[in-house]
Order: sequence, then C-alpha cells, then structure tokens
Amino acid sequence: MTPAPCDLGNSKDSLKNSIINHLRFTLGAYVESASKNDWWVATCLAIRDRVMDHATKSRTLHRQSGVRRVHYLSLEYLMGRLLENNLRNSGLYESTKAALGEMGKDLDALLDCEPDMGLGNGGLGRLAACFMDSLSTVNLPAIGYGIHYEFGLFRQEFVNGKQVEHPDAWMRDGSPWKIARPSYRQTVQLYGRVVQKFDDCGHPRSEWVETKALLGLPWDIPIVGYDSHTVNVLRLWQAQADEDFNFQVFNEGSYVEALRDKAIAETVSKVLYPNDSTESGKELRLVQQYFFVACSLADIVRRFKVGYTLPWSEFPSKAAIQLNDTHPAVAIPELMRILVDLEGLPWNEAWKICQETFAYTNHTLLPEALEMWSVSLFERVLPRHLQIIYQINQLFLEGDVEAKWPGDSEKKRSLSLIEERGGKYVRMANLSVLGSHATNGVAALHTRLLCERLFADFYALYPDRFLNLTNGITFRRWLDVCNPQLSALITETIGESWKKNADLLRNLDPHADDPAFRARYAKIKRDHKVVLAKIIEDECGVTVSPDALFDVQIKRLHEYKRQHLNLLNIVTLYREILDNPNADFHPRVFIFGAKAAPGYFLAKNIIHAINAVAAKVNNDPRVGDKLKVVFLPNYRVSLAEKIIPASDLSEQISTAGKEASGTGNMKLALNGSLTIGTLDGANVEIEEEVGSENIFIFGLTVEEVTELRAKGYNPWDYYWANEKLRNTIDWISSDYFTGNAEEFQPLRRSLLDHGDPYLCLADYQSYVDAQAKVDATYKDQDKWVKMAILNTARVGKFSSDRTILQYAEKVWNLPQVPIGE
Ligand code: GL7
Repeated sequence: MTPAPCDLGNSKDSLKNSIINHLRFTLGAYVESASKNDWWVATCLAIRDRVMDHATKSRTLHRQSGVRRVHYLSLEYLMGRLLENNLRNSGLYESTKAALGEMGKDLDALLDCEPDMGLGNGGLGRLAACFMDSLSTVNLPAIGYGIHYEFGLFRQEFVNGKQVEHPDAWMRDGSPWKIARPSYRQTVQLYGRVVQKFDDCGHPRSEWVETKALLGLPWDIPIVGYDSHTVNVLRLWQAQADEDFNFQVFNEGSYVEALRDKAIAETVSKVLYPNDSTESGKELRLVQQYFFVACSLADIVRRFKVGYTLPWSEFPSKAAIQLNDTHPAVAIPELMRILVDLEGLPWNEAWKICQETFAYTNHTLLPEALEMWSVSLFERVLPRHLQIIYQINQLFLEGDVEAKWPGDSEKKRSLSLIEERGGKYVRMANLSVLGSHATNGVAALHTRLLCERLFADFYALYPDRFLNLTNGITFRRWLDVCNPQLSALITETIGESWKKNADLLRNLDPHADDPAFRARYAKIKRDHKVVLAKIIEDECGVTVSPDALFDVQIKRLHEYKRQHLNLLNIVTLYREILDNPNADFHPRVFIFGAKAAPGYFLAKNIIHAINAVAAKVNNDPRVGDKLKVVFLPNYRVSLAEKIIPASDLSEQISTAGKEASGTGNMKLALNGSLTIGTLDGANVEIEEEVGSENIFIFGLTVEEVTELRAKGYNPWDYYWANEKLRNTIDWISSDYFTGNAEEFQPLRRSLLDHGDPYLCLADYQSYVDAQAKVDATYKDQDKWVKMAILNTARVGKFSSDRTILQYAEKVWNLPQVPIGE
C-alpha cells in the first residue's frame, strides 16, 4: 500500500500543520505549553522535512547521471546558525513567520534559540561554510566532509579584562539539522606495523597489521542553496569505539575499566583545536586528521564501487577532492595505500590517479602555520603512510628534480617532503603540492607570493599547476540574512537578480548620487547601529551613541592582524583629547571582537591591554562621548551578523604579506563599511573594485616591508624619532591603566626589545594619518554615505558563487546539474 503523501507544501497552513505535528509527535508537547526551545526545534524540523526530499533527489540524480562530484575535505566548518539561512534560501521565511505569528509566536525571537555551530576557528572555516552555500546555489554536485566535534571553538568570557575559555557544548541537546547515517559507518586503522607479504601472483604487498580500530559514524547536515533545488550534504564523522565495551573484562567485574577504551576512542572527535594558523605536533590532532580523511576516502571509494563498474583509471573522472589547506593532506598517502596495497594497482598508475584527483588550497604564508609532523610521531601513528611518503619523495627527487637540476642537492633539500634540519619532519605543504594537479592561493597577491617565495622551486618545476582563486563570501548570509533591510532596499531599487548574479550590484552605482536613496541607505545603517548599541550596553555595560563613528575590528586575535596597532592609535587619540579638549574630533566607538588561541600568551596580553584601556577611557569624564572602546566577548558568526551591518569603518590592518586574503574585509565592505587597510590580501583587489577614492589605504607595501627588513629594521629608531609614538607606548606600559606597570610589559617588549616582528611602529604614523583622514571624511556625511553605497555596489566580485564557479571550471572540471522541483 502506498502511504498517503504527507503535506509538505510551502503555504502558511501547511507549515503550521507541520510545526504542530512536530510539537506533538516528535517532541511530545502541547501547543499551549511547549517551551520556546520546543517551538524552535519544531520549526527547524518542519523546514528540514521540506529540505530532505531535495537532498535525496539531488543525491539520486547525481548518482544516476554519473557526473563528477567534488568532495571538499576540511577540518573546519564555521556554519553559525542554520534556521534563518535555510528559511531565506528556500524562500520559506515569510510563510513560516506568518504561520508562527498565527500561533502567537515570533519567528525572530525563536531564531535566537539556535546555538552557533562553531566548528571552526576563523576565516578558513567560515570560507568552507560559504563554499557549501555556493555549491548548492550554483547546482554543483558536492559533498563536504569534516569532523563532528562534540565541542566547537571555546566560549570566551572576560574576567578582569582577561580572556577565560569555557567549553562550547553546541549540541548538548542534539541538533535538529543533523541526521545519523549508521549504515555508512566506517572503520579506521591506526598505529600497528607494516609487514611485507606476497599475493597469489607472487607480487609483494605491504600489509598494515596489529592496528587499533576506530569507528566513524557519519552525520549529515543538508545544505540549502538559494533559489535552487540542489541540496548537498555536509557529512561529519563522529569517532566511536570499535566495540561498545570489552566483554571479557566486563564479565570479570571491571565495568569501569571496560569502558575506558570507548572513552579514549571518543576523544578523537571530542574537540576542535582552538588554534588559528599555528601549532602542530599534537598526536591527537594527527589522529583527528587521519580519522576523518580515512572515513571520507572510504566513503568516496564505496560510492565509486557501488555506482560503477569502471576501471580505477576512471576514478578521477567521478571524484574530485579538494584539500582545504594541508590539514587533510594525509589523504594523498591514504589514497595511494588504498590503490596500491588494497586494490593492487601498480605504483605509477596509482600516483597518476592521485594527482588527477586531488587539488590543494593554500591559506597562509606564515612559516609557523606550515604543518610539519615529526617523522617519529608519524611513524608510530601511521607507519604505512610514512613509507609511502618516503617512496613518493624518492621518486620525485630522483626523477623530476634531478632532471631539472642535475646534482643540485640544495634544490633537493628545499623540495623534499622531509625537512632534515633540526630533526626530521614531514612537510605537509610540499606533499600537498606534489600530490595534486592544482595548487591555488586565495587572493592575487597571496598567489603571487606563493609562486615567488613559498613554492618558488615547485613553481619553477610545475608552473601550470599554480593558479589564483580569490576568496569570496555568500551574499545570502552576509547581506540577505544579516541585513534584510538593505537587501530589500537593493531589490526594490535594482530588482532581485543580484542575489544570484552579484555583479548586478553595480547597477546601484548611479543611486549613490540620489539624495533620497542616500537617506534611506543611511537610515538603515543607523537603525543597525541602534541595535548594536543595545547589545554593547547589555554585554559591556557601556552606553554608546549611534551617531558616533563605529570603527570595527573583528577577527581572530593575532599579532600579524595588529589589533595592537589599532590600540596604539586609540591611546594616541585619548591623549590628544586630554591635551586638546576642544579639537574638532567626531565621536568614535572602537569595537573589537576576537578570540585568542588559549596558549597564545601575547595575544591574551593584547586583549587585556585593550580591555584595560577601554575601562579607563569609558569612565574618564574628560573624554565623555568622544571616545568609547568596547571589546564584545565571545565573537562568533551570529555576533558578526549583528556587528557587520552596523559598522562604519572596517579595520584590515595586517602587515603587508601576512594576511592571505581576509574575508571579513569583504563582508564589511558589502554592508557599506569603508575599509582602512594595508595593501595586503584581498584588500588589494577591494581597492581595485571600489576605487582608491573609496577606501583608506596606508602603510608599507610587501616590497617595502622586504626592503626594510633587508636593511635591518629597528623599532627603537621609530620610537625615538616620534614623540607621540613614544608617549603612547610609555603610557600603555606605565601603571596608569591597571595600577601595575608590569601588566603590559610583554606587549612593550614585543614592540621594542623583540624587534616588533609585525612592524607596528613602522606603520604607526601612516596609520594615524589615515585615521585623521577618516575623521575628516566622516564629517561630510553626504560624501561618506556615497562612498559606502559605492562599496556595496562594487564588491560583487567577492561573491563566493564566482569563486566556486572558478573552482568548478579551472580545477574540478564540474558540470552544473540543476535539480527539478
Ligand atoms: C586563513 C587566512 O589567514 C585568511 O587570510 C584567509 O582569508 C582564510 C581563508 O582563505 O584562511 N588561513 C588560515 O590558516 N586561517 C585563515 O583564516 C585560519
């Protein structure tokens, strides 16, 4: 008997029925007495029902049509909240709001029930989330693979101005978006040793034996595209023990002992490493990387085997695999192991398949962020993979490298997959370049520096493998969801098509000259500032005026991002206000949001310094409303969504050559926040797009930085030559701000005694001058609003739809596959 189809219509009444049904039958609650959280869960489930059918349809169509799929491997996905995004993307926002409204519930209030899905550290993880949105929107067959962390990035609190970390139990109550797929569970091996055996034909085969086993349970999260029926999935692996517990020990009465292994196994997917750009060498991290890579590859291979009866040489025509940084690079030796050891392919054939399958995105030039694993650790955890890496290396050095540079041992040293100086390490970046057919940087400048510096020798060997794919952001979340008022004004002015073709935003350009349009645009900004002022009041206890200039720096806390340069300017302004109370200075609120890696001492010292300066400035009656400084705790995606639409000025002030791209810069510019920034990362391209008259560029260029360093940079020269700078640094490191002159000595020492590695002092005056220009410009509100509108109008290039279509064309060779109703 065919069951009656359930009513999954999109009308208000259908949605109402679905929500009520979920309240009653899934949650066991009555409409009259259900909690706010129950309503939120029931609403998510009603939407999920409508989405799941399309997920199944997408998967079936992708399989039946036999198209190539891309598999995005990333250790991080910073998804934030999903309900509003899914509602807006699927066009169900209005009907759901109406349905809930009829039942006396306010949708917007329910949205706040959702905990952020914070399975990432910063830009790299959020990029993966934006890419998932774009992949579904532009109808590309894709699967995202990652780890189902029980705890995401830590929750941050300030105690006496200092960062304190708390666990983020984002899914303590489960999540209505994820669906377990136990039938696709995988088993992963670890540790053990390798033995040489011979197969029935007498060929040698390596076998990995005496290993420990771990299970991977996949959880699927549907990814809803905008105005598209493609629903791809994000598949996250949860680690489980091989057996629930050891029966023998259990029978002897050691119940607790018996469960120990289970607990150890589960630590593998317990927590996201809270490091941004740094730190490797932790065994658990390597185990995490291999665990999710092995599960994902087994899943991809399973799909290839059940879907087709094709020779292995056709594998790359069905599966593209993108490595999001080097974190999943162990996938390269893992695929070799599968092909050579398990499937019996000759080495060269397997290697060709690998290179055709993989592509690698590099996200950083920072030397300390380039992953290296000690050979001894690698050998213990993944003995067979180390052998494979050695063999890849030997063939490479004796083959292509020797052919190009005969007898040149220096070249071999630099290109080797093994670093030999100061202990032996596996260089994951070199492995990634060598095992892929494409390596890309994430902004034009970054890619140029990859080719000229980091991978210069690889570039000389394989110039065609390198390309630039400038990052992007999804305009749905970063405009439509976080700023629906501006989104509506744009749609009213130029039509709706910009949501799928961001270049059309250029049609707003002429409206910058229309005073009526400017007034509406300015009002939307001010309304957001009122909302943010309320959040600041609630979170920081500081009253700020929405008429002040909101100056925003939101990003991870890192010396290269130079929050401390921002602080130097703030303290300079503070002093100027005290020295010259009648100066014509437009009131300003400096707003920070940033988490520091828990073990990054100087970053934490900088947070403390900003909070200490804030406490003084905000309570100094001589300053009044002219200057306020606030550090919003627990910066995360959902907070970014509130700050970005309310920002006037966007701080993108990294040392030139350090920020690979940046993506916050794009989000802020899109929402009409003008950039003050260096010629670093994607700032360079933002300037090209918006025009140099609509951005505040300052500071040394990459070439000037190199030159200065070559000459010998001495921060003391700047300190002695610039009285304002000297006073500022001395003041911060006095006892004025905390009563204890020792407190910020680490910061002072870094800036002076330790050589100011990120050149804050060298860029100080140029930054202060640029800030003065900002102040002067802001006083001319007509001009400022015009510049803001032109930023919104001209950043269409930075849509992640454009980025993803470039990946599809230039790297993955993927067709767009629209899914019908
Ligand atoms: C980063 C870069 O630092 C950042 O500039 C870039 O925008 C982002 C996405 O490509 O990747 N690299 C990195 O290791 N992290 C980043 O955010 C953590």
